[in-house]
Amino acid sequence: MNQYVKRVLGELCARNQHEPEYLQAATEMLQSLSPVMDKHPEYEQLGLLERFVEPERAILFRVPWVDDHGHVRVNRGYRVQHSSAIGPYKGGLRLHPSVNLSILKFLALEQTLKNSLTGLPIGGGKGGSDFDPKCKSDREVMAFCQSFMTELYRHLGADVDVPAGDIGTGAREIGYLYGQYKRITGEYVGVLTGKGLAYGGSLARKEATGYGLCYFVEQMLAAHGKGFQGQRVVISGSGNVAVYACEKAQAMGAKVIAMSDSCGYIYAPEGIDLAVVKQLKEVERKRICHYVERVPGATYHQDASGIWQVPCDIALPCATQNELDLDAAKALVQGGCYAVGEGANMPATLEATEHLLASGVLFAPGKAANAGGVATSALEMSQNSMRMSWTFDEVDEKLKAIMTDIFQKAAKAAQEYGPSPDNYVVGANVAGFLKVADAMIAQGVC
Ligand code: NDP
Ligand code: 2IT
Repeated sequence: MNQYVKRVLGELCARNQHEPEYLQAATEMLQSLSPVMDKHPEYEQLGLLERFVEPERAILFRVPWVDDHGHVRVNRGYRVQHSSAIGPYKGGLRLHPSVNLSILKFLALEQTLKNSLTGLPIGGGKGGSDFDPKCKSDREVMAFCQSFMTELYRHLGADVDVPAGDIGTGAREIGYLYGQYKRITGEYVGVLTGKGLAYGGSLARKEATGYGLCYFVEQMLAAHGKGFQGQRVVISGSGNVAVYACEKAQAMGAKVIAMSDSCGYIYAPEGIDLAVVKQLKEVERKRICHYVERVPGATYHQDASGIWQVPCDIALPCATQNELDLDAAKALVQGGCYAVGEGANMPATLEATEHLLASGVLFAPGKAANAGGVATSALEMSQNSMRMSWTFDEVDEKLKAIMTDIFQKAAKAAQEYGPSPDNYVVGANVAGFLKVADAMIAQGVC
């Protein structure tokens, strides 16, 4: 390993021992950048890596709100503004009880590289709270969102920081957040993306991450003489990313045979009926287990991680970080899986990724493969600035072109810097980093 990378990695580990997810993401990135540092020894003089692994700013705040029983509840709110080198901070807000600084720092770092890969002028950030929107009334969610935005608004702006959705933050939450921002500032601007179509949202943003994932995987498969047609696909999760990955994979001719939520998975050997999943998840906000009451022939299994035991050709992890560990990777390989596309952020552990790559599995890393969501958010920002909106097909065409371009960038960088031309993990990290590095060098030490 390059000596500069080794030193920064050592310092990073000593400084962030209590942040395992952040260390995991930063370690993967730094290891990928070793050949770049061999080629560019001048980067050490500029302190590029030391600067890159320290977020520009991390904001932490109290979020008090009143529940339906009149009790005061207090959550913790965060915004990690990782890098503004190539544009305003951009990235989602996660609402989940597991949220902490380590998780948001990892997400913000990945976001900076991902946003760079899109080719659009957006920097990287991520935020959220340990608030759990599950089992809360609409009024409670609104109370939380209004309180959260009452602090966060001062750190945002259409050219400063533009949040969006992520786990637990969907159309309902974005609506409440936007309403409060507008009320406090009096400004009707594109300060959030993923907005409803009635108030500045973009067509195809809802579908963009899942569709974009399939467009990326399609490119990767095509480069190896393969395609989705007739393939058995397993998709973890049943949220925004999973549902629209399923929709596009089916449209491309695949048979999606399993989906999940955090409680368990459904196995549907004849293929998932997506209309039933959408009704359960998007309309009724119910658990995936109810699917089997509505569709004969499907079975429910009360162990979310068991989904990786289902033999398949292509696996699309679309739930959360570290959901696919070494045992899961081994099971996938044994079951005949030859391609994995990360719809979630960092769903595979470092060990799982290594095993999949060593086994010759085609591996599409999340920061490249799931970039379609944020890319379409940037398209929403453009439409808001221009005070106009594009048709669904116009946005979808742009999304397709962006995902194809990201695949080509990752493949080219893998060819130049990777241990193998198929190592898109190295390819995505290097291609994402180089653009940010150029901007940082041009802007001086800041
Ligand atoms: P949603 O909240 O819509 O759905 C999340 C899904 O993942 C649900 O099925 C949920 O199950 C499951 N899940 C969440 N946490 C866990 C956990 N700890 N263990 C097991 N399952 C879990 O979120 P999204 O679909 O938007 O996000 C999914 C992933 O995609 C995340 O990693 C996110 O960062 C990433 N992503 C999202 C983008 C977007 O545009 N939305 C863009 C790029 C990446 P349950 O309901 O039981 O909690
Ligand atoms: O992880 C991600 O890229 C997102 N949650 C989407 C971020 C965005 O700003 O659309």
